Formats: sequence, C-alpha cells, structure tokens
Amino acid sequence: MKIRGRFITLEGPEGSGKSTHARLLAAQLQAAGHSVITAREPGGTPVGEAVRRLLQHDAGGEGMAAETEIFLFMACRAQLVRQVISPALAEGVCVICDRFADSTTAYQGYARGCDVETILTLSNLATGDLTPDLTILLDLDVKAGFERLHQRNLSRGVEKDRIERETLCFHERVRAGYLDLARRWPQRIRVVDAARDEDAVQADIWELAQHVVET
Ligand code: Z5A
Repeated sequence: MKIRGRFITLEGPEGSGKSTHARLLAAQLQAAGHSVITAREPGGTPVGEAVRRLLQHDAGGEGMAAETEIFLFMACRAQLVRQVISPALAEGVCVICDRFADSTTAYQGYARGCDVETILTLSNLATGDLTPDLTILLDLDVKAGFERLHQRNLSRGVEKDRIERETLCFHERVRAGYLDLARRWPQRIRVVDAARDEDAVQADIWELAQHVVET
C-alpha cells in the first residue's frame, strides 16, 4: 500500500512571499527525491480558474456580498481537493498549496466580519475534512507586503485586484486573524518571520517541511 503524501499549505497576508516560497519548497523537495505538485487558491482546476476571474475582477462594478465570496472560494476549494489534491496524496505525492482554507477564515471571517465558526464548519464540507499536515504562515507587516507587491506589479505592468484594493485596516485584520489561528492550532500552523531575506525564510520553511515529510 502506498504511503499517503504530505499536504503543506502556505498562508499569509499580501506580498508575504507565498508563491515564491511554494516554488522554492517544491524544488527543494524534488531535489531531495520526493514527488511533488503545487497548486494555488483560488484556482488550480478549470472550474477554479474560471471562478478566480470572477473573484478578482469586479467587471460589472456591482460589488460582491461577503457570503457570495465565501461560497465562491469554497467552490474552488471543493473542486481542487477532489480533482487534484486528494488523488495526488493518495498516490504518495506531496502537495504544496499556495493558500487554502485558512485564507477564507482570515479574509472573509476575521477581516470581512463573517462568523468564523460558521466558516470553519463550511470549510469542513468543502474540503471533505482534509486538513494540511503543515501550514506555513508567512507573517509580514502589511505595509511592507504592500510595498513588495507594488514593486512586483510595477515590474509586471499589472494593477491591484479587487481584494488587494481593500483598506489597510482590512489587511491588518487579515494578519491578526492569521496569528489568532496560529495560536488556536500551534501544532499545524507554524509562523515564519517573512520580513527577512528569501534565503533565511526558506531555511526555516525547509526545516519545518523536512520534519513533516520524514515522519
Ligand atoms: N482570498 C480570500 O479572500 N479568501 C480565500 O479563501 C482565498 C483567497 C483562497 C488571491 O490573490 C486573493 O484572494 C487574495 C486573498 C483572497 N487577495 N488579496 N488581496 P492572489 O492569488 O492573486 O495573490 P495572493 O495569494 O494574495 O499572493 P500575493 O499577495 O500576490 O503574493 P505572495 O504570493 O504572498 O508573494 P510573492 O508573489 O511570492 O512575492 C511578492 C514579491 O515579493 C515578489 O516580487 C517577490 O520576489 C518578493 N519577495 C518574496 N519574498 C521576499 C523576501 N523574503 N524579501 C524580499 N522580497 C521578497
């Protein structure tokens, strides 16, 4: 019987380095001989990528109710788990996901003000009770994250999306919410100081990930 793969998620506020470190971690795990896939939320499946476009751009300018956001993010997640993540884990493949259920709790719960316990219950339905073996929370001052994003967006010639345009206070609540979740599940959610240079951050992530993939 195949040994189930490990499921590692990266979380954190804007510009904290989730995509960068998901890529680096996947490369390190592959170099160490592990089979690895990466995924991102929202997205990662044709259904998820279509919903991502709806979520990121307010094309009609009509805004979006918080509850609509919750169900759209959950819909992407339900599809990603069943189509990509669970089959890969069953085949013994490690899955690294750039954002997962904690994002909905932090953004739509703590920051938008929807009931956190209700979101957690809905998350269990969307994920089929799949919980990451390890969640790396890249913690970074909100203004520092915005500055990194600004530089990245300038170099790519793209503009802020709908949620990135939320107020500083909104993003401060996201960060505080994540830290609260880390206090609630300290075994699973490990906080990494993302204000340091990439190599220092990656070294911490690698140490945490190694522990999980080797047990
Ligand atoms: N959202 C939600 O509300 N509810 C949910 O349930 C889910 C998501 C799943 C998804 O946006 C949006 O959806 C997000 C949350 C919301 N909204 N916002 N706002 P996305 O997928 O487009 O992007 P993101 O997930 O928010 O990622 P990001 O903030 O754009 O960036 P990041 O992945 O954390 O950072 P990065 O791209 O790796 O790095 C940013 C720049 O910093 C880049 O130029 C790097 O080279 C640089 N970088 C990275 N690390 C370092 C260090 N250590 N030092 C210096 N510079 C660095």
